[in-house]
Amino acid sequence: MKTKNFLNIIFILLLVSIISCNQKSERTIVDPDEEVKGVVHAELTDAPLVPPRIPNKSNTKVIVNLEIIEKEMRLADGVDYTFWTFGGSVPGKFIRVRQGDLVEFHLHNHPDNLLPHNIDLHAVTGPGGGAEASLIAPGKSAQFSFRALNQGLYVYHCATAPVGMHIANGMYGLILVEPLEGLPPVDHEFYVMQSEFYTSGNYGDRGHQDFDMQKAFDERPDYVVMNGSVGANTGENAMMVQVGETVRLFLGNGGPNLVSSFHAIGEIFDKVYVEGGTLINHDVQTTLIPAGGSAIVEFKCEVPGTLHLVDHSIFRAFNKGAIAQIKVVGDENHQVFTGLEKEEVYLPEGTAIQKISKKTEPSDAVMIELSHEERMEAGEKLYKQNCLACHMDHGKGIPGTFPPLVNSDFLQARADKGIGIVLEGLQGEITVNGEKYNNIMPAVSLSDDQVASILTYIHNNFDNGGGLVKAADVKAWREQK
Ligand code: HEC
Ligand SMILES: [Cu+2]
Repeated sequence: MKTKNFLNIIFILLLVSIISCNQKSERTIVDPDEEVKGVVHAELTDAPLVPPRIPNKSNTKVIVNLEIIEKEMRLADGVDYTFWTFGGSVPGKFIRVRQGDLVEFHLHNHPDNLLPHNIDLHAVTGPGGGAEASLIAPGKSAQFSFRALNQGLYVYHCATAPVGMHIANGMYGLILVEPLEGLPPVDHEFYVMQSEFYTSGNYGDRGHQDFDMQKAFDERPDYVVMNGSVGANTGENAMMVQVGETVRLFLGNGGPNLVSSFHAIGEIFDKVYVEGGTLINHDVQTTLIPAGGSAIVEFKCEVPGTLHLVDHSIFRAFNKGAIAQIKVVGDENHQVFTGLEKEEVYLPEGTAIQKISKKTEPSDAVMIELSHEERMEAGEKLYKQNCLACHMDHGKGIPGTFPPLVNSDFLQARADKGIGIVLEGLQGEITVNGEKYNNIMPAVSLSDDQVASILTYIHNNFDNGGGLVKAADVKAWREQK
């Protein structure tokens, strides 16, 4: 009797220890002093494709070459946009490394680009995620290295001022730091990243669209999309799988502003790696993906049909473009689901947004001159929206590429106070405070009133001798031309 009790207690203790062992998180800690062996070049892919696993076990040197390209591409049918990209498409290239790897990162800013850029990878342990180490002007490359200490799925993005604008124009992507032992095998892996676009026109307005800073401030996007454009992965470009196969989605949200309520219409996520980390949740309908965050979801496709991947903030899906599709082909399984698929029900409602009021252009018949103070206030905002991307914070510029606007002898020597430079752009060799520049500044299209405010701001705030530029001065300059 006694021994039986004793054995029972031992058995219970054993059981308890097994259970508590199982509940321990499976995190592995990397020792950065461990030796790095071998070198591989990372294979990078465009969404929705994911690079294959890196075969070496771990602690490998992985070389990543990523090229920044500013280019015009399709945002929706009949709608173009000038995207700023990591690797030529939006979202940026998918990068895959293993925990413990030493990543040697080479960032290239294509010489045809107009702007400086950099990269902040959330997978980096180090200042700015690499942003400070990688700020480069067009035609330059930067190199830095980091150790992939933590496993997980991480967002990367450009962090050059104005940061919001660089992200809003398409500068984000995902980097997977796979655990040492590798993720469990599945039949398909896909890359899907949500983001928003803020355009000068409304959703569906045809032609080239410019970035609208005010809408971005107000967090009022015209487009919310999966993989960089409306319909990037729907219809003919849908992801394809077979009935019975398992799928893993690497999900990201580039923002810049919105949080995604990610949902697959017609599926339940068997597994969710919450926020792309090591915590695993099961049996989930909708998972949150923060702006600048991620999630990994897994499911098995039991029946044929089309799965719609959406942001369940549902107007974004049906009216702003946030839909991607996975087509599951194969035999029906009436044990799981009976009935016909009605694909039409899920199709986007399209561009039929009724325009209630049309914006009217402000008439320039009556010109009201602002006070010095009002010009300074307006000028600060306008500078940030129109000039800061090149001339940088406080007008300090970038040596060799973008001249400074601080105490600029070049600007102060101009009788027109710089009006002509803003209205017509500038190119050819110039000398500013003893430094030579030979680059192109594009003409910036602004109203007389806006040009007056920006220049007043630059003359006073950046130590260029003060003074007030009036809208009438800008108007007179245009007329005299
Ligand atoms: C796309 C990048 C870009 C933007 C945006 C831009 N500039 Fe420039 N700017 C340049 C470049 C490049 C030069 C030098 C051109 C050259 O080498 O001839 C320049 C030159 C200048 C100069 C003369 C040089 C100096 O330092 O005094 C002034 C003044 C100036 N810009 C003002 C502005 C203002 C005001 C805005 C915003 C309305 C603006 N720029 C927006 C790129 C830019
Ligand atoms: Cu950038």
